[in-house]
Amino acid sequence: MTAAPPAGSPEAKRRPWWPPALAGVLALGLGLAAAEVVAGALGRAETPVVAVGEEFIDLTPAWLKDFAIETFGIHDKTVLLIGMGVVLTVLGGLIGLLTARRKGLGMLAATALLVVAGFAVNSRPDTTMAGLVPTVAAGIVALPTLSWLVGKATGPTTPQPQLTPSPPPAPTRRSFLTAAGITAGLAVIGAGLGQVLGARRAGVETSRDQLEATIDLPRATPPDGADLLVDGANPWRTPNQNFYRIDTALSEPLIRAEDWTLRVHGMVENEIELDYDRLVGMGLESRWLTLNCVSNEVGGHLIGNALWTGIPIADVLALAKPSSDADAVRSTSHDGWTAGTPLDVLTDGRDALFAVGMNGQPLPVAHGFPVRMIVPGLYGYVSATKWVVELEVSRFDDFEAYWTSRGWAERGPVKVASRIDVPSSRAHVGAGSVPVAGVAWAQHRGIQGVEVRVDDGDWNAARLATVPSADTWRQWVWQWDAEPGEHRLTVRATTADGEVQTSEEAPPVPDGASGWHTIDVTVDG
Ligand SMILES: Nc1nc2c(c(=O)[nH]1)N[C@H]1C(S)=C(S)[C@@H](COP(=O)(O)O)O[C@H]1N2
Ligand SMILES: [Mo]
Repeated sequence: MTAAPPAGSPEAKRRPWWPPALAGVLALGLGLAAAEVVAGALGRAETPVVAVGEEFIDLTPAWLKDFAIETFGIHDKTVLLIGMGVVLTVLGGLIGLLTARRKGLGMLAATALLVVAGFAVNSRPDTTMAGLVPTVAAGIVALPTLSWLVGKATGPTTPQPQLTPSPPPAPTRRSFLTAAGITAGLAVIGAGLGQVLGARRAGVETSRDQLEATIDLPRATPPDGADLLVDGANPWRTPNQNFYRIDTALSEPLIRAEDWTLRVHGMVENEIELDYDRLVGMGLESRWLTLNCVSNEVGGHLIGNALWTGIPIADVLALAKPSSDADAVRSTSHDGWTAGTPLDVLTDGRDALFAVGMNGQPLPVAHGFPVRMIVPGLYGYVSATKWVVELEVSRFDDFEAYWTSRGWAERGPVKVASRIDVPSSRAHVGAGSVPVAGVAWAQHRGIQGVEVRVDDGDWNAARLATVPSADTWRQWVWQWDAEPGEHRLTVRATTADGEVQTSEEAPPVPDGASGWHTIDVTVDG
């Protein structure tokens, strides 16, 4: 612990204020530079500086925004960044001074600043927990640096007992200046490296932004009656930032639309290669489709429903003319992940798409920008290749896809399933009329009925929401006349072609979980 000498002591008077202040500024700077490097290396857009700046822009009242644009024109962002630099310098200086006097408080203030930045990162659209990694890195670098540099700035930790007050020995000052110089140098190198590493991400985000203006994406308003709007239930349309994300990519593949191509080859008459403009030029269609993961447990949340805008995969295959001996299509992503999809499923007229839009926006990078596959009726691991760059028309006998070679089934048709969303598991509810609600799905077959059972009683038919097609999940609600006590609620669904969801429990491996979703609730008297 570095304690500042008591105020008024001769030692304190000799100590200039600026070294600890400088130490604070430099420690904060190095931390933020570290965040830029980590974000750049991971290909992530969310650095604390960018997030705080964007949050500030969003929270700025319109009149101030207008004023800034009128006054500074296209330089408004530069002015914002300069302003943030000034604020950060002042805050860093104050934190340094505070750390010199009360180390614990200073460190706490620095932590609080980064927590605020973390909140800003978290409230940006399309962010997941991984978006916080750069901010955490800033803390890991800034806090020890702060402690170390402020220590150097305030002199040796154990004051030497001295009979006569003497000026601090020169090496202390020199060693602070050396340490400060090294920190500043590292911060500058880090900031530069972060820019270089982050350039690809920035380029991809620009590419996405431009598409927003050039491709025609519809508004993703759910059809009337699809959402029952039961309090506490998940919305029928899953917003992009809440859509589950599953893939093997440690850092998201970064491909600009203008650099993307799709090669279609293998057992085809015409090998073809399409670029983004050519693909989109084939004509966009928008479809509500529910996507789910084979790893979803009974009652789980690895499922989402969105309006996907894209080009029928069948149209692209028709250009290539698959051979009649082929029975599979092996799709490969930019990062080498593969899926094997039955050729007949891709060409039987269902809305299997090369999607470029999701809920009215260009595909988010995490969900496969610029182009991904989505095939109603199949689990994602056999069909929903993100960042897709290659299709090989083939035979199932001739290849193994990523998850098939790891013990999962070769074919992955979705199993009929249903889930209770409200009440939540272990909830306490009041006696009387209680809405029991949730979703059921059997993509491409459709849901014709959902039934709910209390304890071991009879099955009760739930009311079903409307759906635009058999390819989405379907909301349901049943009004329960709840009697006091502990109760178990169970749900089961029936497909449009008459299959009643089985009670037989199966784990996700190898071809998807089965069994009825049950929850326990307490009805208070
Ligand atoms: N390139 C690539 N695409 C992929 C995967 C992957 O690991 N890599 N995972 C698949 C799996 S298992 C699922 S369930 C879906 C999930 O899509 P989402 O992350 O957009 O929800 O993507 C599929 N597409
Ligand atoms: Mo999955």
